[in-house]
Amino acid sequence: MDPRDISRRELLIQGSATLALLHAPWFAQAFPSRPGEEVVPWLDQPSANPSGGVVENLQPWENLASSFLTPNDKFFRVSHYDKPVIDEKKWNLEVTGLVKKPMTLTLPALKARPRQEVVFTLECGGNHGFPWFTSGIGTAKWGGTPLAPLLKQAGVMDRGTEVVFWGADAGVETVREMKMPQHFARSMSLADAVSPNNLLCYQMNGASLPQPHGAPVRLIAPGWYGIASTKWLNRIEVRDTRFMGRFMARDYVTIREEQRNGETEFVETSVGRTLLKSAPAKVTRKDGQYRIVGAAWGAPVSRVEVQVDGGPWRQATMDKSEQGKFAWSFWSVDWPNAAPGEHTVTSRAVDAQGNVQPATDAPIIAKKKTYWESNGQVARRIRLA
Ligand SMILES: Nc1nc2c(c(=O)[nH]1)N[C@H]1C(S)=C(S)[C@@H](COP(=O)(O)O)O[C@H]1N2
Ligand SMILES: [Mo]
Repeated sequence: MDPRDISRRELLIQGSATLALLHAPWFAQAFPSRPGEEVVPWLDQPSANPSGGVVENLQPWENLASSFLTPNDKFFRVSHYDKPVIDEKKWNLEVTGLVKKPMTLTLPALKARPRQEVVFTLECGGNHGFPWFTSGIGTAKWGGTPLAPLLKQAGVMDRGTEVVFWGADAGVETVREMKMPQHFARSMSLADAVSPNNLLCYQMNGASLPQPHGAPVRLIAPGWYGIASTKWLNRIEVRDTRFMGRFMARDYVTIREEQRNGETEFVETSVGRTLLKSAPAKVTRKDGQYRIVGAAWGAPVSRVEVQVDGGPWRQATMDKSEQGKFAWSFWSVDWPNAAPGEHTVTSRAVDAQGNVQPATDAPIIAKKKTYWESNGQVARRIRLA
């Protein structure tokens, strides 16, 4: 049977049946895989994670690409503050601020609302920003209820323009020599917040949202870097000014050197929507024949090209698994006459408008002064026997 048929059908099945299918053997295998193939590990493995518990559970790319949906226990995590364990019976979600009808929802009340699912590839805005941080990415089927109807029901006042998503996690921030306890918060413009794609999410790959991923409820903002998807969500607040908290305006701020009238300017922007990107995931060998497999994401991808040792770019075959526009695509390309020895494998994605994922020496990457939004081409080293 063609696994893609199961994959499509599987999307329609909910609850525990979904879990059973996720654990079916075909799903655990590489997408475009050949029976009996071996994975040749990359030479340039990431260095040890020095983040002290902020970034956790990073997986090697060789394993990351072994299933289209990343299993919950193999999904990377980023948590900047404490990691609250919330009693879901005591939890509720406030919808407050510039709304005509402030609301407080319990978990059962939230779950009673219409259900929606999205397969979304969540990438940390810092991914590929450091030699140790190269797999801050995963894909899950997120389940919850859409945010927009809730905001509509609360009745956003005319002057409400900004929506802040507050988490229950907190830390102490020092700003202008003041020490201030603060909760995690990220905001969006009202126009972005009411996108029909945004979910108040309580399920991940058919299971209840796991505690480290923000239980009982998190925001899932498809099309945005991970920072937008507030975990341990407990308050949605409508305001009439731009919100300038740490994760909007101090961290997750990209600084780029730009030229204007022959002068250098440093431009600061908040990390927001995802950018076009791809990466080689693994090289496989079967009966002496090598194949390069990878992923592409961040924007509608029209094709991916692969280069070995600075040679010609060759077009990869896209896997047509139809998981929707917010999910990564897998691709593969045969590597004929692969010679023994060391090689460099690079990929580049091309979007629907013909924009090419930038090379690492392109100005947009080379003149970027901060580590976030590193969507430059990824080159991997490998040694073939
Ligand atoms: N409340 C809260 N939400 C958060 C964070 C956080 O530290 N606190 N980290 C953000 C960042 S930077 C990323 S990349 C994603 C990671 O989601 P995950 O831990 O489920 O993989 O969560 C986002 N949501
Ligand atoms: Mo992140």
